[in-house]
Amino acid sequence: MQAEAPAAVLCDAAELIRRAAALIFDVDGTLAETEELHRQAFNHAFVRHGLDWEWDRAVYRDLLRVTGGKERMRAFHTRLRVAPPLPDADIAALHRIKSARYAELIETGCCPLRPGVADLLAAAKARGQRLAIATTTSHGNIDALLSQALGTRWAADFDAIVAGDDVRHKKPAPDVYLEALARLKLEASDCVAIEDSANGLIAASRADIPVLITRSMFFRDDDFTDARCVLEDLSGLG
Ligand code: XBP
Ligand code: MG
Repeated sequence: MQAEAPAAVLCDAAELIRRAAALIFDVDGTLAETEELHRQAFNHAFVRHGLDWEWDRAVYRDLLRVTGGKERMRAFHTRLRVAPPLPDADIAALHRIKSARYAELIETGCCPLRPGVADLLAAAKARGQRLAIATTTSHGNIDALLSQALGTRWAADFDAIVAGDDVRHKKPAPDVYLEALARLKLEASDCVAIEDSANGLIAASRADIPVLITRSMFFRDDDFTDARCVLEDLSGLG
C-alpha cells in the first residue's frame, strides 16, 4: 500500500494558478535568488562602516529568520552582547550603503529571474489575471531587480506593489498581504501568494491567502506544511 503523499504535493499547481484572479508575488528568493547578493551587500556595508562583522552563508541563513535588513543588523548586534546598541542613525546609514551596493550588484545582470518567472508573469497578463507584489524589501530594491529583468516600465504590469516600509509590521505579520488585497479589492480566496520562505507562508496564510511555495537557496528546508503546493521552481506554469 503506497503511503499517501502529503496534500501539498498532490495539489495541481497549474490549476491553482489558473483559477486565481490575482497572483501576489514575494520578491527575494521567489522572483530571483537575490539573498546571496543581499548578503554580499551587507558585508560590503560593514567594511565601509569600519565594522569587523562578516556574515558567511551559514550565519546569514540563520539571520534570515529575521525579516528586514535593518532589523537583521540590529538582531545580529544584539546577539554580540556588545553594549551600547547601535544607534538608529548608524543602522540607517549601514542600510543605505548596503542598498546602494545591492543595486550595483543587481545592475551587473548577475541575478536573473528564476526559472519560469518571466513566462508566468507574461501568461498571467495574457489571461487577464492581475499581478501584485508583497515583499519585505524596499521599493528601491524591487525596482533595481525588475528594471534589470523586465525593463524600466515593469511596474505598469502590477496593480499593487507593497514593500516592507509601506506597513507597520513585516512578515511573518500579514500586513503586506492585507495591504495588497485592499489595493486589489479582491478576496483572499480569489488570489494566490507565491512565496519561498516559512515567514512568507505564515504572512500570507494569516491573510487567508492560498500559498504556492517555490523552494529557494536559503529556505529549502523550511516547514511548508500549510502550503497548497510546494515546487522546486515555477517552470511550466506559464
Ligand atoms: C526578504 C527580506 C528582506 C531582504 C533584504 O524579503 O526579508 O529583508 O532579505 O532586503 P521578501 P532589505 O519578503 O521579498 O522575501 O535589506 O531591503 O530588507
Ligand atoms: Mg522571500
